[in-house]
Amino acid sequence: MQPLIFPTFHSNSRALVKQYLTPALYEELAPLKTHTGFTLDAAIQSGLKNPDSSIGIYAGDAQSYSTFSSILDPIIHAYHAVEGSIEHRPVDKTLLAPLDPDKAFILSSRVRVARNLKGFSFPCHITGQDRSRVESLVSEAIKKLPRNLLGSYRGFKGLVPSQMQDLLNRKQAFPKGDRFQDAAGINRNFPDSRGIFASLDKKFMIWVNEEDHLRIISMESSSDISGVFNRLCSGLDHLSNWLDFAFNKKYGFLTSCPTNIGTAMRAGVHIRLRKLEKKQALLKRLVNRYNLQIRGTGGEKTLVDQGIFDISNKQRLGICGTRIIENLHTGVAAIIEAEKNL
Ligand code: CIR
Repeated sequence: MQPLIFPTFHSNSRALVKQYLTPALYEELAPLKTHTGFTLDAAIQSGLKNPDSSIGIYAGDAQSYSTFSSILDPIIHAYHAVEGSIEHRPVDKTLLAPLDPDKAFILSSRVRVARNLKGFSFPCHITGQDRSRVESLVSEAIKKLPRNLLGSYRGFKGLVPSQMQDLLNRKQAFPKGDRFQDAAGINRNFPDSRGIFASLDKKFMIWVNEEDHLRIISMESSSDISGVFNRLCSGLDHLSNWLDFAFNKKYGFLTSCPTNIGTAMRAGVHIRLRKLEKKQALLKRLVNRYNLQIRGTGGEKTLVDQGIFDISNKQRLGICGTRIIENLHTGVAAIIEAEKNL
């Protein structure tokens, strides 16, 4: 047997995996494999190759969360700031009034959940054959959606670059993943077995085989976050009749990235804040007070552009989806009030 060599993270790295992976823990976990053959060395590739990783570790399958729990548990507790046991509760429909009926600030509202299919490796570790089976299973389930969510699935394979670019411009495709996903192995064989389902009105979408097997999205150009959430719940309910999702009692829905586990839900608005843009400290205080986060409108790790902020929930674990929507509603209402008062 080869001697174990403790991995060297970049000296500037502040990734949680670097903070929690001790030589003793590495020695304990490095020889282990999940039943699909996923290893700790594969899980930490992204953190090793990207010094600016915040987490630096991905799960290759559902079993990773138990086999490598001695490293994933502390990272999950630190990232999600949860203590003690975590309770998963079902979601209820919400009936909250639209936040900005005059469309003065909010450009759009969006809720997404990530899901992976039980019994398949997650995207950083899946084989080409299984990736294609995931695509087939999702394509079949989509056909059973209720009439108001019906639409069509478009696979990316075989598209020429100009067709792909056209779809990307119209937000009807997702690009190859970023360097974090790339180092984790998520981009292998892109764009094979990747694609997007979109309902006829484009308000309900499913990304297939991106960072997770499914990213289920409900969105519209309004501030009716409640209506957007209820549409997502309805679509998800129907899909759950045909698809079995990876779930464990301790952590809820299981995802490639440990930052998404639990509800695996991100609910947010794109909002124009011309005055608060110039009062970043106040905006940050408000966002933190309501447990929200700011991203650029291009997604994770992009910059804020032209005073348009993407404001969404920070908490995904140890909270139910309904509560996430209520918190977002209260927080964004307070932010709009502060903008008006400036
Ligand atoms: C990191 O460790 O910084 C990256 N793996 C991204 C973490 C945020 N999660 C995500 O985008 N799903």
